[in-house]
Amino acid sequence: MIAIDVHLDADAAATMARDVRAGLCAYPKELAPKYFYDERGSQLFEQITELPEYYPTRAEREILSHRSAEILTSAGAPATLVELGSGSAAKTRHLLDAMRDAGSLETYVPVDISEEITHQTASLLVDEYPGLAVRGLVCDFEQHLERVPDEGGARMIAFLGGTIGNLYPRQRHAFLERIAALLSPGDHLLLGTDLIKERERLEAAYDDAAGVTAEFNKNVLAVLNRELGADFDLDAFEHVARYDAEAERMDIRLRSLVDQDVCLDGLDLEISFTAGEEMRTEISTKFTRERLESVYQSADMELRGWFTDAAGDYALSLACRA
Ligand code: AVJ
Repeated sequence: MIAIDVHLDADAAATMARDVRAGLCAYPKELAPKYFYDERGSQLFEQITELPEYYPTRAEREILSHRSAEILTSAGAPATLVELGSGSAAKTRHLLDAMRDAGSLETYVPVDISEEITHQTASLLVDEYPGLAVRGLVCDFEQHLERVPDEGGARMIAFLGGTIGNLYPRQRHAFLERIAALLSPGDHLLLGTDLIKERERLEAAYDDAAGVTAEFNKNVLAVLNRELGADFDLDAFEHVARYDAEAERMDIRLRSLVDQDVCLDGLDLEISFTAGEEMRTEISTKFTRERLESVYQSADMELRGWFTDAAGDYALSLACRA
């Protein structure tokens, strides 16, 4: 009942080295948010999801716990749930429960970068859902999306958590076009997105009083120290989180507190920061229903369902191929 395919990039280290070099040599400097998530970074993100200021995780959980049955009905009672970035599948159980209760549940396809978590989750789920087939895929889904298995029968591809907000418009468009190419008639995408709201709440959600987000942001420097033999001094940078209303996104950066040189032995590279220089480490795009409709439309998709929490802070949208 469990089959897991592993397609890990043999030279993930080389990819990282290339990415980081390009980002640090660019002006302004920039690092990709995927490098936040080593073990420590993943723990810190878990802590973020429990902060009073960080509402998206709770809002998404509220939607899933109250409206999964409705979502599944709107999606035509699919037999297969594909989940991109499945992790421990904590939120997924609401969807699986609704599929089971509707009698449509056959296959769960977790897609995640961590082989260990995918195996663990798979074995827990086959026990919890008798008869469930798990066909996992361990890969970077930005690279290997096309390997998602097709069992026949209607599918719902879930991409939860608001991670699509990390992509720039061009990357997002390319990603959605690839999703669209995977969707047969009757298949749906279920996408989690944070919504535009007052600057104060947005900025607080990314700059919490306890300083967890600041630590999460700076942890990327610890990752570079370990993986690339760099000597970043984490105390010589400060966390910056600003809402860019024009671009409709949070802009998250690290600001150098002093003039400093940093060595990255693994890249044979030395770079300088001036006092006050900012390096972007993440964007987190915020949406409206209208914006998402046009984003889907340009990727040859169509919005078919819209589910928000009671406060209207966050949305799960259902889309299919146009
Ligand atoms: C995991 C990408 C959805 O953008 O809200 C949280 C990451 N960064 N606090 C987000 C994050 C800082 C989060 N995503």
